[in-house]
Amino acid sequence: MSPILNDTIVALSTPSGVGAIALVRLSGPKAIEIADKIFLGKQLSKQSSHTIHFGKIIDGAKVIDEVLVSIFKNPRSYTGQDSIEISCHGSPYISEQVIKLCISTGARTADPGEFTMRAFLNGQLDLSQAEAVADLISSETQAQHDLAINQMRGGYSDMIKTLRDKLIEFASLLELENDFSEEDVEFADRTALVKLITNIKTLIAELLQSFDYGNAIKEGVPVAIIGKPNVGKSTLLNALLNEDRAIISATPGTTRDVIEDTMQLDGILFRFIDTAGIRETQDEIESIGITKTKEQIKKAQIILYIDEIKEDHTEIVSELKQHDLDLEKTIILLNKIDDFHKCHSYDVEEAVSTLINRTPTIAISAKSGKHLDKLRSALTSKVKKAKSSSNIIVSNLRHHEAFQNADTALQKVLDGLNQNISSDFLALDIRHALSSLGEISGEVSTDDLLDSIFRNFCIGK
Ligand SMILES: Nc1nc2c(ncn2[C@@H]2O[C@H](COP(=O)(O)OP(=O)(O)OP(=O)(O)O)[C@@H](O)[C@H]2O)c(=O)[nH]1
Ligand SMILES: [Mg+2]
Repeated sequence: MSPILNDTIVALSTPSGVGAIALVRLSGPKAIEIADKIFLGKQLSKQSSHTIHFGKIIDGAKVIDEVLVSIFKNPRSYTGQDSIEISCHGSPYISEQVIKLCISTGARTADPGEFTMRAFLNGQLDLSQAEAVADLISSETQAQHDLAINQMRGGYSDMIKTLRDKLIEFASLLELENDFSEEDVEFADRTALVKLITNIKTLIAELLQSFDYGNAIKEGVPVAIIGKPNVGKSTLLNALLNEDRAIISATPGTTRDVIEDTMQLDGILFRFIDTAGIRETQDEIESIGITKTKEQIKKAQIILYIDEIKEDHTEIVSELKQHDLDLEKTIILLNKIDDFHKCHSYDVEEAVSTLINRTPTIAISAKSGKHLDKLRSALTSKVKKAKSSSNIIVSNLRHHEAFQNADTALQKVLDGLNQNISSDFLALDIRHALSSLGEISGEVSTDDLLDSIFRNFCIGK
């Protein structure tokens, strides 16, 4: 057993403050023994795993609370160790007393994430699953929850394990060749190796591609609202957020800084970003704003390009080109239909959409809210469409970097095979790829890495 698993830890696992119930959790070799010392009821050490017992927590002769105690014996517990959960009444005083009693009978307070770290060290979860536990706890939308729960239930863990096993086999064969270098033998089938690495690289490429989506779901899908000055960008931001977030005025060039806020639509978190209107200007502050707008366009997952509706939008093609907009990401909005009486807005919608490769085009009134429902469903369907193209999704930056490193190392192996380099160099690059893949699941980890991951957990998890 790892030395850091030897002692017994205790923490409050429910939020601090008053509640109906508070849960104090113990994990470690002495968890049951410690609970027995402070619990008046059945003798816990004689009870079976996965049973619950009513009784009192006592400090000498003094009764602290009437509680329920649950027993989980190793290895059938979250941490893989003997564990006890004490459900007491949700008074901060009571839980504090219970924890103090546990400490005075031999437990120590747990560090943030220490229960989950023990689960990882005991092989109950791999590292990517442990990270998903933190994501699950912090998930606020259905889409974030979906990502986290998939990852926690295995995600790409099995796939990485299979790939690593295959690569390990090749690395060992190549290393063996090296031992017999005098005899000039080839144990590792080069053609099969090229095929394997090419397949793995294709898989990694798909996973890397899914990161844009995964990361957007986690942080909020960035939606940049752009267009010429005064077309109603800030009015739209306020309408989407249902609050007066940005200043609106009839003076062109009102918004100079980037203003953003999040809003949930249909289970997906969006990050709406209002920007300075793009035009030629001598005003120094406004041009800084315009530079920032251009940065936001690059970062956005979805771009809302707004214009004031008019009868003829022929010039929109050159405008979009000028901003170098990715039409796949763009939705065109023709605003101020409440002020437009010349012809039917849907005719203009249709004409504009035809002009630009059938890019979705919606005529709206940001001021009255007309057709914003259409815009909302266009936004959610764009995100859902991005999702359907990938089954497994990477949402964690650390995993993304590790996959990138693995890919670079595998490319070196392919290049090496092309150049017929010696088996020891090939094996070395395969080992690099293995170690990058191993970092994701935690088969390769350092104390610093574990610290940096578990530090972000809550205490008691
Ligand atoms: N009639 C009508 N007026 C609108 C609509 N949306 C915005 N406006 C008006 O258009 C003017 C400009 O609106 P803003 O939202 O400040 O425009 P903007 O694009 O953010 O402008 P800048 O920040 O200067 O680039 C204001 O007077 C708004 O009231 C709309 O749907 N209909
Ligand atoms: Mg504005």
